[in-house]
Amino acid sequence: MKIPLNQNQIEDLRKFFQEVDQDHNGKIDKEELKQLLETIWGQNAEVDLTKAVQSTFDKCDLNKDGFITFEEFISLAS
Ligand SMILES: [Ca+2]
Ligand SMILES: [Ca+2]
Repeated sequence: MKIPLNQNQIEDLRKFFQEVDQDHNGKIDKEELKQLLETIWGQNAEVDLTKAVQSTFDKCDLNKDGFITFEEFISLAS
């Protein structure tokens, strides 16, 4: 069962999404996600970023077009 997000939560997610979406084309590509994970984890040799990016896309990229849109992002978070 999904719990609907309230307006504040959606706004917070939108801000976060816009920070990750560095070229502001409304979707997150693998390179942008990789940079986000690098920011979170730093240069941690024990983390395979490419694999982490791939598994995140497997989960989030619902229509498999190679981009995570805000809608896909929201449906993951909710
Ligand atoms: Ca982008
Ligand atoms: Ca997609």
